[in-house]
Amino acid sequence: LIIRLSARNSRCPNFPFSEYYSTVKESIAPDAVVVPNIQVEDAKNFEKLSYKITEDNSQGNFYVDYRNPRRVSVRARKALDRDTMPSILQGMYTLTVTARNERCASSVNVKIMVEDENDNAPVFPKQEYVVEVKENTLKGHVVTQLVASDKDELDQGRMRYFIAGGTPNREFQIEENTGDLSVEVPPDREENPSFMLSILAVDSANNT
Ligand SMILES: [Ca+2]
Ligand SMILES: [Ca+2]
Ligand SMILES: [Ca+2]
Repeated sequence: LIIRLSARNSRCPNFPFSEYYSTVKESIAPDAVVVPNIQVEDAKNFEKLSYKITEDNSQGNFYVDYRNPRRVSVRARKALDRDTMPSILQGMYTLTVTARNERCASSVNVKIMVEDENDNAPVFPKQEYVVEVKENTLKGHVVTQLVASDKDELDQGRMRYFIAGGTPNREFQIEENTGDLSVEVPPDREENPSFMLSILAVDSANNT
């Protein structure tokens, strides 16, 4: 009769939690810890576990650091960009981390919410707009609407507009919240055949 004693590692790793959740800023530094301590039950019996991200919708933005088997963490590979994430993800990456030994593997979900930071300035679709206005157009007539866009989700619909120059006598005014540019003083062609206005779009962090 030969009785073999089962080796420690012949057991299967088991995660006590089914899911980890973490919130990080999009400007996170490369190698920064996102989830500090992924735990396996009785980790001391699993010195030889290896870890891997087996499902990943982040295009490889993260990795598992298990150099210290007692302190397994998920880290960012590089700074993230909330503003180019597919909108269907709504800021959330979902990974599956799998721990494996010779015998078997087991997995845990890791959800990472990426917080938007105001790291983009508003831009107008064009550098220059040409608008014609008839002489003697009445005060209040809307000449055009200027709409800038901003890649930051937190700035959606929160742009403000200002005239930065080109109206020495305030001949035009712009509606701060809508970008509607309107006549303030009916123009006189003989006096001023054209105006060159510069318009500023400002986001909620005062980026222009
Ligand atoms: Ca960004
Ligand atoms: Ca952003
Ligand atoms: Ca912005």
